[in-house]
Amino acid sequence: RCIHDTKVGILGVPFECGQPKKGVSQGPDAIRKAGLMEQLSAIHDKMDIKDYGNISYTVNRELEASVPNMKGYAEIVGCTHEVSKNVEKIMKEGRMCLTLGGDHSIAMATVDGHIKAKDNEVCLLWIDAHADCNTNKTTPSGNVHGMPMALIPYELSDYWPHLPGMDWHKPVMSIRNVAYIGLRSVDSYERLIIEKLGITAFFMADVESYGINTVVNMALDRIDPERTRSIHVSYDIDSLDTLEAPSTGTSVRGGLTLREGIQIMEMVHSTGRLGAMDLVEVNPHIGSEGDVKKTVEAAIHVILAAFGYNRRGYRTQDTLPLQTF
Ligand code: HAR
Ligand code: MN
Ligand code: MN
Ligand code: MN
Repeated sequence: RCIHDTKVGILGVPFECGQPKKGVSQGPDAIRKAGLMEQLSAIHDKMDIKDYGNISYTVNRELEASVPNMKGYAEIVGCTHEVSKNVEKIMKEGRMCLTLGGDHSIAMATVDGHIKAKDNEVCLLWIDAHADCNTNKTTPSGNVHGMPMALIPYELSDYWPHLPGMDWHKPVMSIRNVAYIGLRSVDSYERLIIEKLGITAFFMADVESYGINTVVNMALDRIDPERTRSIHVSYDIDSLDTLEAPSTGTSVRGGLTLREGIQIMEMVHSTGRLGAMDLVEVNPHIGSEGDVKKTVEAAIHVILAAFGYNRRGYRTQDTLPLQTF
C-alpha cells in the first residue's frame, strides 16, 4: 500500500528572461489558481504540502551583457542564485521540492540546490522536446533556456568562458547521471554534444519503438544503476504534444501523449526516490482560454502523478461497508 507521509515544498519562480516571450512568468500562479494545492492535498491524508510562495531577487545591472550570446544575463545570475538557495533550504527541511517555472533556464539552479542538499548523490531526468545543451558559442538564439544542460555537468565546463556572478555554481554532476526523454528538436551542435559525451538520450523515435515503460526503466538503469540516488526530474511541458500542452513558447508537434507524460512520473514516484521536480515553460499568455486550461491541467496531472496520485485509486480496508439499517 503506497500511502505514506509525503512532504512537499512548492517554490514559484516567475522568471522569463531566459527566452523572449512574455507570459511564462505567470506559470506558477496559473498552476496554483487551477487548484494545485487542493489537488495535491487530496491525494491522501498523509500529504503535507507547504507553499513557499514566489521567489524575489535583486539584479546587479553591472553584469548586464558581460557574457556574449547570453540574453538577460544579469537577471539570470540574480534569479538562479536565489533559486538554488531556496531549493537547498526546502530539501534540507525534509521536503521534496516542486519548482514551478518560469522558463527552463532556472533548472541549472534547481539541480544545483538539489545536489547541495543531497551531497552530490543525484541523478537527473530531463523531459523535453529540446536538449537545452547549447553553450553561448553554439546557441542559435542567445536564449539561456536553451543552455541549462550545458551548465549542469562538469564534462562541459571547459566550453564556457568565466561567468561573472556565478561563482556559487559548481558543476559537480557527471553527464553519466543524466538522461533525456522526449527529444525531437535538437540543434546540430547539441547533437554533437550528445554523441561526443555519450549522453543517455531517448528521442521520440525511441519512445515509439520501445514504449514509455521500457524507456523509463532503461533511463533509470543508466543514470542510477545502484538505485540509490535522489532523482531530479526537470519537466519541460513542451515535452508533451502540442495537442496536450499548446500554451508554451516553443511547442513541437509529435510529442508525448499526456498518458505517457503521466506514466513517466508514476514510475518515478514508485521508485520512492523522487527528490525534486521542476515543471517549466507553461505560458498562460499563449493560445486561447481553452488552450491555457488544457496546458495547466496537463501540468497538474503530471505533478499529481509525481507525488503519488494513482490512476488505479487507493486500497482501503478489505471489506465493503455493511448495510446496517
Ligand atoms: N535549441 C534552441 C535554442 O537554443 C531552442 C531552445 C528552446 N526552447 C525550449 N527549451 N523550450 O526546452 O535556442
Ligand atoms: Mn506513494
Ligand atoms: Mn527545456
Ligand atoms: Mn523545451
